[in-house]
Order: sequence, then structure tokens, then C-alpha cells
Amino acid sequence: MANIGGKVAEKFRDVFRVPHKEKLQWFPGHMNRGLKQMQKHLKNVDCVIEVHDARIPISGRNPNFRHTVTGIKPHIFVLNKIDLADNRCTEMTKKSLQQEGFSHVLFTNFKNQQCQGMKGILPLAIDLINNTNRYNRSNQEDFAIMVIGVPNVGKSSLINRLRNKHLGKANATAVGAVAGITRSVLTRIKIKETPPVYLLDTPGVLTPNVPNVEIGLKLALVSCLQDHLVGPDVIADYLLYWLNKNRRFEYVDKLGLSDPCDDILEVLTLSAVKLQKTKKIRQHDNQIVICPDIQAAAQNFLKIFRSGELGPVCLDADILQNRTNS
Ligand SMILES: Nc1nc2c(ncn2[C@@H]2O[C@H](COP(=O)(O)OP(=O)(O)OP(=O)(O)O)[C@@H](O)[C@H]2O)c(=O)[nH]1
Ligand SMILES: [Mg+2]
Repeated sequence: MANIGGKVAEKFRDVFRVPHKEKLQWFPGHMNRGLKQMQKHLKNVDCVIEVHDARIPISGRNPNFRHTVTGIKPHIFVLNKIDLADNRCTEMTKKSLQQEGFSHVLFTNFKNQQCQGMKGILPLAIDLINNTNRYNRSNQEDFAIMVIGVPNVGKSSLINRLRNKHLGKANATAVGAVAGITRSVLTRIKIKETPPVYLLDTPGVLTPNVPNVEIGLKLALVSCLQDHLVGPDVIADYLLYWLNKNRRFEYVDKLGLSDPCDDILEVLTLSAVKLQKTKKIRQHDNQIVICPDIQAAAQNFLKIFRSGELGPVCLDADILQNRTNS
């Protein structure tokens, strides 16, 4: 037992083990189709904006983008949702991305109309396009920019925000809190009149070969994967593991617990009781018993994390530290 901030806690896990699941599956068919369509459209665009979640600046980016979609056209890397991300990692993130060859990196919050990073996107894109060879598009008066990234990172929000800002017009593409809202790659949306600028919305595309389970769990935790593909209870357990490992005990008060705890079943049971979330279960002898609703408690735990109530996070802080120290 260890004493942490006046609270007694058990020794926490060093490694996360996925219960019952050797391999997580997360590559729906529409993503493959999406990637192929994106490649096909590439010749009709002048610049690519890649959006990613600032809470996982390193993990989960699709390396296939590098080999297929980016690399030919000017590229802007946008790290979004900074309102939920730990800004102590910003400098390390910039340094690490520069080492990887990303020279145009912007940090954004599309929930905030005044966000400086958002204001910088279009001027930077126009500047990059004006300073590159547009080849087959040299005679085209309009600028076309493709917005790519893994699911649920804010690609459609970026398009809507820029359209609101530069054209004063309402949203033109659907936005939603679960992964996989945009399915079509053909949506060409005007966001500026002079010069005419069009943005191409695309479906979120994950890598089919996620190199390790932990990356998949981080993607799931920030909602780049739909919860049912991994299971809310497994994602909640990974969240508990990460919070304890990083000595982030805000969850203790938020869930109404008395102490930090590393046992997800215990945490979710206590939390379900506090929330008065119960469900009826029929037993072998046909008797109905009322039990704490573990899945509902898991969903609540994920919801408070995703809304930022447990504080800003960088799930890649350890990777960044290792990279920048080496
Ligand atoms: N907190 C926060 N939420 C954001 C931000 N930007 C977008 N969101 C939310 O993130 C969710 C996903 O946004 P979308 O714009 O639909 O993301 P997408 O990348 O187009 O998603 P898919 O089409 O499913 O691939 C929505 O609930 C948005 O309201 C941000 O900067 N901060
Ligand atoms: Mg979308």
C-alpha cells in the first residue's frame, strides 16, 4: 500500500493487459474505400490538411497517409482539441513532429471561434499553394484543399468553422461525437470567395495494422473508434490504468470514491451505486436480482474523461519524453 496525497492506494499496474482480446478489430470497409477515393482525388487538390487529436499527438496517426496521400502536395498538420490536451506537452510535441519532418504544425480548438491556430490555417494554406508548383492545376483559379485524418478528430468541424468565418455561412457538413460520421469523400465545400477556396471533407481512416494494442486503446479512449469495437468496460479499465500510472487522481472525487483504486470492477461498482444505475438480471432459478450497472458506470467514466472533467491530458507524454531526451 502507498500513501498518495493523504490517500491510501494500492500499488498500481505498470502494464495494461487486455482481457479476453488478443487482437482488436477496427478497420470497417468504408475506410478502405475512403482511402482509395482520397488517392484518386489527390490530383485535383493543391494542399492537404491532416487533422489529429492533440491528446495523442504521436499515437494513432495513419502511416498510410504518409505513403499515399501526403508527401506530394503541401501539407499542414493540425492538432485539434487543445482545450482537452495538456499544454505542458506542446513544446515537446512540436519538437518531435519537426524531427519527423512536419514543418507546418498548428494547434486548434474548433469549439472556440477566437482560436489563433484556426485563424492561421487558411492564410498558411494559400501561402503554401502560391509557393509551389501546381502542375496540372496551374491554370485553375480556385484552390482545392483535402482534409484528412483518423475518425472523430474534427475534420468536418474545421470545414464548418472556416466556412462560418470566411463566408459567414452555416455549417455544410455533419459533425458528431462518435467516430465515422463522414462517409463520403466527394463533398466539396466552398469556404472562401476571393480566391475561391474549396475544402474536400473525407471519412476518417485508421491504419488497418495498428502496431500495438495500447495505440488502439488510446484511439478508443479519445473516441477515434466506436466504443463497441473495444467495449466501454475495457476502455474504462485502460483509462483507470493510465490515470493511476500518471498519478492523476481527479477521478476519485468525480466518481465519489474514497481512495484511488486500480481495480476497475470495484471502481465501476462503487460508481454505479453512487449514480444509482442498476439493472435487473434473471438468475438460473428464474429469480430477478438488481445489480449495479457496470456498463452504464463505464460509459459515465468515459464521458467525464472525454468532456475534460478529469483535467487536460497528453496520453503520449511518456513517448514524447523518451523521444525528446534521446
Ligand atoms: N472539445 C472539443 N471538441 C471538438 C473540437 N473540434 C471538434 N470537436 C468535437 O469532436 C467531435 C467530432 O467532430 P467532427 O468534426 O465530426 O470530426 P470528424 O473528424 O469529421 O469525424 P468523422 O467524420 O467521424 O471522421 C464532435 O463532437 C465535435 O463537436 C475541439 O477543438 N474541442
Ligand atoms: Mg467528418
